[in-house]
Amino acid sequence: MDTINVAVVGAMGAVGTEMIRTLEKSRLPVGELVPLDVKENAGKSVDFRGKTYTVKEAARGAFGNVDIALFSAGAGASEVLAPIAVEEGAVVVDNSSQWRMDPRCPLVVPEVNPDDLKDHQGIIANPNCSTIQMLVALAPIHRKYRIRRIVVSTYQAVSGSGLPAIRELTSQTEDKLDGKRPNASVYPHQIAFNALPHIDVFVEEGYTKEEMKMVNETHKILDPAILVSPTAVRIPVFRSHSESVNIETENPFEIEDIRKLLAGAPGVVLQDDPANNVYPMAIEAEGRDEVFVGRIRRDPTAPNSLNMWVVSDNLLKGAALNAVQIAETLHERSLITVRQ
Ligand code: 3JN
Repeated sequence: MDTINVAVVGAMGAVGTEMIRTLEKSRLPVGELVPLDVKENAGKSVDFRGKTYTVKEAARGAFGNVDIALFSAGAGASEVLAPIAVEEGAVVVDNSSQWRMDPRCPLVVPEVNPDDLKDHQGIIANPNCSTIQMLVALAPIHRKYRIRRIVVSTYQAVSGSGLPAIRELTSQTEDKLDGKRPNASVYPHQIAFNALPHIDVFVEEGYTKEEMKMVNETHKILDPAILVSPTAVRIPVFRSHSESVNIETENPFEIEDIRKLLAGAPGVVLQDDPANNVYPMAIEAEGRDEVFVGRIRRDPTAPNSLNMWVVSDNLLKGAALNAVQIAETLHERSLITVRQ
């Protein structure tokens, strides 16, 4: 069987580490792993399928032997390096926001719009974590009942801000419990024992960039006609984003049919037995591949409306796993040029 060489750009980061672990378990026939990162991390080593690889600097000339490059090194690095990687012969799957709204770049959740991959021109974008888990849960409902409007509030884990935020939540929690004054550096305020209605920068009409990503990406992936009203909140959880999602559909539905639809939906696990305290929780989604959905209930205050609770591991389905699934789909559909 032909093998493919896979680069991970940002290999030492929170998402990059998960990309390598996810690749290990994937059905991709990986030949060589090419771990790339900033100069300061060059020379470190990474274990992959029984071999040890040395991290190299992510720079021009690093992609000559690469078939697929998974990028998770931030929008700035992607802006510069993704076109270089394509020039050097790789297909890029980029986890940053840099290329998501570019009409030349498909924005893909494999369970939702895999066919968009066929027109790619070298760079494929991975959506924002909050968008991915919401759309995995909503796409089956939209296809059958047509969603008109989404009102969503997120409860996002600190790992979405990378390793420094994970350390900051730990040290602030320790400081607070020790009676010391916690120091805030990653976020504008203390995150331990708090909830911050502020993710990414404020951009327009009082909304944040994270919130606008959910609006714009839903339009590109699922349907530009859907109205999306978002609030993104950071909470002191290490891993897994939770979302309270309210939708209104064009066509009437039975709640039991929504449950049935979601129980059979790809990538979804239904956890909806409130009488036995069964509902999705961040601590149980951690390390799991699926999107967990529960608390499904009719919203009696508006026609054709319901509420649900959607939880997924933000570093897996929200980032690394979705990127690897895109790579698997590209490979299975012969959409990458494999060097002989
Ligand atoms: O905060 C989260 O939970 C997700 C963060 C995503 C993020 C953080 C910094 C820059 C992104 C993203 O993926 O949209 C970006 C970015 O690429 O703009």
